[in-house]
Amino acid sequence: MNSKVEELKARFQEQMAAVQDAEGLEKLRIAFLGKKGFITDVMKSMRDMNEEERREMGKYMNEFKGEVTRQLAEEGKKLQQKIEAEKLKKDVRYDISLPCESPLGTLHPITIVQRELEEIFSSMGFAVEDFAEVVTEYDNFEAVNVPKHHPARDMQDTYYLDNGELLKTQTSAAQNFILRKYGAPCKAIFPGRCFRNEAVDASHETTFFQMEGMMVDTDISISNLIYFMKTMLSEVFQKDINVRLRPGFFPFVEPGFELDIQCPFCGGVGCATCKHGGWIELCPCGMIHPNVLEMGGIDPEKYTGFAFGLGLTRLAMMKFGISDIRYLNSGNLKALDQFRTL
Ligand code: FA5
Repeated sequence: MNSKVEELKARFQEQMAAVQDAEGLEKLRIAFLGKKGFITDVMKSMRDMNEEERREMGKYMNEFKGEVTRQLAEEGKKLQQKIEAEKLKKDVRYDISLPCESPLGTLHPITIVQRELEEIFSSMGFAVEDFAEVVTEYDNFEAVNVPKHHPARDMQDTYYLDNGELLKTQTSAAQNFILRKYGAPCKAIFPGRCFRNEAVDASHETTFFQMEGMMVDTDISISNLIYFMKTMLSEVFQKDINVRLRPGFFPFVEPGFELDIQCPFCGGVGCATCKHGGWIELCPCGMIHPNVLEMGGIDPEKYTGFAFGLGLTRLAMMKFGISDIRYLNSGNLKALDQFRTL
C-alpha cells in the first residue's frame, strides 16, 4: 500500500520537474487532483479495503494530497513572478521629462461658456442643477403651461420614444423639478442639451444647448431679471452691455419678453454679427406664470419669480465669433481647434 503512494509521489515529482508554464501546471493539477485524477482514483479504491488498511491509506493520501496542493500553489506563484519579470524586461521605459508630442485637447467652446456662466451665477448665489435629456411630456410641456394640443407645441417638435417620453426641447422642462426641489425662495440655473426636429442651417441645429435660470421669492420683479441679465452679460463680454426687452410670447411666463443685447462687437452701430441692426436677440425670459408656480407647489399669491432661457450655443458662437452652428457638433477637430482658448 505504501509502495503505491510512493510510486504516485515519484510520478508527481517527475512531472512537476517537467512543468514549463501555467498550462502545464494546470494539466498536472487536473491529473492528480481533478475529478478523475490519480488521487481521487486511489481514494475511491479505498472502499474495497478493510478498516485498518483504509485508515492507513487515508492518512498517507491526505498527507500526499496536502503536499501536492502546496507544491502546485508554490510553483504557480513562481511561474507568475517569472511572467511579470519578463514583462518588465520587455516594457519600454519612458522618459517623462521629454516634451509631449501629441497635441493637448481643449474644452469645447460650449463647455467653456457654460462653465463661465455657472461660475458667474454661483457667485450671485444661484444653485447649479442638472436634468435628464429624456423627459416626460408632462415635464416638457404640461408642467410649463403648454397643455396637449396647445399651438406652442408646434414650434418645438422633437424625437419621441416608444414609451411616450421625448428628448427635451427646452431646459424649461426642468422648471417643475426645480420648483418642487427647492420650493420658495429659490435661485437656480440649469444648463442642458436640447433637441428639436429642425431644418438645420447656420444658426439652427437639431441638438443645441440652453441655460435656464429661475429666481422665486416675495417681491421679485422684472427689474431683478434685468439686473441679473446685465451683470451676467457684462461678465461674459467683459464690458458693460446694454439690454432691451421686447414683448415675446411663451405660455410659461406672463409677461414674456425677448431680451436683446446691444451688439458687443460694434457697440450698436451695425455690423455683420448683428445683421446691421445694432441689437442681437439672445434670451427669452419673463415673469413665471402663476400656473407654473402652482404646479410646482408654490403659492402664486405669495411668491413671484422670473425665468430665462438663454441660448447657450448661440452665446458661445457670439463669444468666439463662430459663424456656423454646424461646426459645434461636427466633431471636426480642425474646425473646433480654431476656438481653442485653453
Ligand atoms: C425656449 O426654448 C423657452 N423655453 C425659453 C424661455 C425660458 C422663455 C424661460 C421664457 C422663460 P426658444 O424656443 O426661443 O425659447 O429658445 C430659446 C433659445 O434657444 C433661442 O433664443 C436660441 O438661442 C436657442 N435655440 C432655439 N432653437 C435652437 C436651435 N434649433 N438651434 C440652436 N439654438 C436654438
